Amino acid sequence: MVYMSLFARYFVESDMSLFEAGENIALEESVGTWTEVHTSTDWIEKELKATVSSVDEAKNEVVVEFPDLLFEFDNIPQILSIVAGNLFGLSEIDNVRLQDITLPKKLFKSYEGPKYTIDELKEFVGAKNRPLVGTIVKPKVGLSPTETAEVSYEAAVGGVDLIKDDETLTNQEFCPIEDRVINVMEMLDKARDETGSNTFYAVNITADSNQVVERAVKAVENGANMVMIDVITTGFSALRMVSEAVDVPVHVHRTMHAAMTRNPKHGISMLPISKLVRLCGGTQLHTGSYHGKMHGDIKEIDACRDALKDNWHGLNNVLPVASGGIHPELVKDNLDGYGMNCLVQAGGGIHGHPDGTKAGAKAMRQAIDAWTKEINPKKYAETHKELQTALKHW
Ligand code: CAP
Ligand code: MG
Repeated sequence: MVYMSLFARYFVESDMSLFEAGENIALEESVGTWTEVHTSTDWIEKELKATVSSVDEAKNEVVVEFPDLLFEFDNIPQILSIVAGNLFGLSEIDNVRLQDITLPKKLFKSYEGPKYTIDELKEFVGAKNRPLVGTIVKPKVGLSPTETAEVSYEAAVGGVDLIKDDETLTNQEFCPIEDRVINVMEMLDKARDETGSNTFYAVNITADSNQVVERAVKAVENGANMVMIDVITTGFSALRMVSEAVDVPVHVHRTMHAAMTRNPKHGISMLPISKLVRLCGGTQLHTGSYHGKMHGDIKEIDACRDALKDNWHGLNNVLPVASGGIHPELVKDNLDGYGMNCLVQAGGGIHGHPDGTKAGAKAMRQAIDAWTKEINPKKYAETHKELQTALKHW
């Protein structure tokens, strides 16, 4: 089906009928306001008016059809100002949640999407036949560039495929980003000389709009082989600009998302957010853990996993990231949910290992290897001491 319009599906609770609530949303987000105005024209009413496309009483959901002329398709902020704008504040509607969006084919000609595929990411680190494992340097903040590099080296020789900055580490005085990139990449080169494997380092280039692209370009000039961005706090447009400006993969953190995604009745599902991240060029995205410390709806995680990897107007697929409170014992539940194409991350679950970071990385890799070989982790731990220690500890 070739869509000319943009469709948005909303969960709605109000005293009005679903259809009426849908009409309110459609009018507010297209050509209407709270009362009739004498200034409209036949053309506006015919060409720009959004309408209710369907209702699903069983799910309390309504689909609104937005004509393509309403949009400046090359302008992500404007698209969001319509499909995720004033509607959330309409007092006649008690709760409303944007569940999904269906974008018209013509929109895609403006977007490059992710520059790398999941297979290319796996190829780079030599993990073609297994899920990836990553770590977040902990503590979140406070280590110097050389201390960060030391921790990164230990994790890399322990077997992680990726090391990332935490979402709150950017360019603070105690860890200038340029020194951090240079030092970490030097130590990852050292690790590669010993292990023969590449390791990604996702440096967090989150910054104000007037700096974020320059910071990404500078990081790559200094040797970074991946950049990371907090997409909700910097914006989808910043993600798009960064992805188009550098030729390395972009790790997308979603901190602040739970302000919108957590309430099942009001806000924005992680599903439309996942689609927009793919559209704007993210190569990997945190989409929740099937077992971890963060709240997550299993069905929504499934939907995000599928939306990131399914064929979608020819855009490259995106690697889902399981993270948050994960340690070796929880690897199996997360991989049973995500399957082979997943990056499982552990911060505390590696750097909190009783025998240190290197042992923690080994234990996570052993948990992944046990899953890949379909061996019960406890059984596998009998011959893998780092995993044994981790399972006993947590
Ligand atoms: C995980 C983490 C990530 C969360 C984000 C943290 O650390 O670095 O930011 O996973 O949550 O700061 O909590 P731990 P999500 O492994 O030590 O928990 O992936 O749900 O967006
Ligand atoms: Mg974090």
